[in-house]
Amino acid sequence: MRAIVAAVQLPSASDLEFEASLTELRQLAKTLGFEVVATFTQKRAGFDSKAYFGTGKREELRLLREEHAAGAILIDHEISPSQAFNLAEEVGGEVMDRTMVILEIFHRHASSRFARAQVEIARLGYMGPRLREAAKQAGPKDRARSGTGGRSGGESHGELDRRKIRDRIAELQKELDVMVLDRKTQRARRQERQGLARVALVGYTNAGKSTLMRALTGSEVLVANKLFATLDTTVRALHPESVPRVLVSDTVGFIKNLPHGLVASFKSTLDEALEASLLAHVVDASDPGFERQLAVTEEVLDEIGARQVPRLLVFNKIDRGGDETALRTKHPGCIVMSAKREGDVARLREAIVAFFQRDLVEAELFLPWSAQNLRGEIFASCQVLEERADGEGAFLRVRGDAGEVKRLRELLP
Ligand SMILES: Nc1nc2c(ncn2[C@@H]2O[C@H](COP(=O)(O)OP(=O)(O)OP(=O)(O)O)[C@@H](O)[C@H]2O)c(=O)[nH]1
Ligand SMILES: [Mg+2]
Repeated sequence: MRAIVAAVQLPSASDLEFEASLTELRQLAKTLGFEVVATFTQKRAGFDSKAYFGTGKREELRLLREEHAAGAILIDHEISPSQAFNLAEEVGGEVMDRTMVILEIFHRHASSRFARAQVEIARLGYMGPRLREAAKQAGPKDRARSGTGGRSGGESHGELDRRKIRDRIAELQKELDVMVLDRKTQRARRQERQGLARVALVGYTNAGKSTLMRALTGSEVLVANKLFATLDTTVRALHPESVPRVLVSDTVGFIKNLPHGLVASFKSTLDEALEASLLAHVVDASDPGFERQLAVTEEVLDEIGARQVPRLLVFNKIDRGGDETALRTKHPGCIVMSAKREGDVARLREAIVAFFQRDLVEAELFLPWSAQNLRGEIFASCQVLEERADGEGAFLRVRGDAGEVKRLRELLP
């Protein structure tokens, strides 16, 4: 379908910011399969309370829409249900605001039961007031519509919908709570088995998180040049394996003005990732708007309570552009790389492993020939740096978690 991207530029928005936001909305539209045929803007001190754009501008937009035979108007702000309704009445076509566009993408990309339930809760929360608005506009005719099936006398169609939506949200929330609990149990089991070294890949949508996940773990997660390709957290071990064993999680991406319903409902997905002891914050260094994307991501991370978790800042896609020297100066300790270069991925891997090896100790263990049954256990839990043998047994110089080394010492004769 053809669409027009439209926005009011408020005095508080600089030209640069405004343009970047429109570009992003065009990309979101493309992800939804729209063909964007025109962009329409107006400078204004505030949104028109009735229909977002001023009167004269609405007429202009109507003509533009007809000229391009566009079926949808995409507004780069969240607008009220009545503003959307009134604008659509005058201009024609379907009016979608930024929130609805993002919700629609999440809806289409959600594939697991978990993600679907989260998206549906957010969508229902958004649709509720809009259905009410439509019912109100439909007027008293609607009130007269007779009903059977549980509707008490005098209850309007709108009220019924509202009640249905509330019930459905409650039902979904219950399902979700059960799933959250299940996942917690699974996770606890996994962590018991595999230790606690976890790194989560976080960042703005399309930064390259899933690409890095693939490269680091050899897993086949979805990589796509569209926004919000990933909605579920995936967890895989670093491959080839390291000591200690490190689990990597790939997470849902962030965006400017992430609808609040989505932040709330995806919190459980993110919580899982944020149990990590390290966050690798992936930034697309080739995007002209990367500084803003970096700031937005940090804001959302703060919002969901991840301020304290240590960060590794990863500037990705440097093969496509970006000023490596400037980045290194401004962000000491950052990694500048391309997911497309093997050597760069290896450096990232080393930095991650080094983080988890900070707490490791080196020790020498003596493994008598009589205790060879413990050999496998030592190799599984420690990195063996050197091995010497004599008549009595083997001397192993190892690096491992302090507690783990102590435990092995106690096991050894
Ligand atoms: N040139 C170049 N392209 C890259 C690099 N890393 C990722 N890409 C491309 O960027 C696009 C997005 O990559 P993804 O890994 O899906 O991004 P993501 O961060 O997982 O995105 P979401 O799941 O939508 O949040 C894909 O087309 C990748 O092939 C890189 O270092 N260089
Ligand atoms: Mg992804």
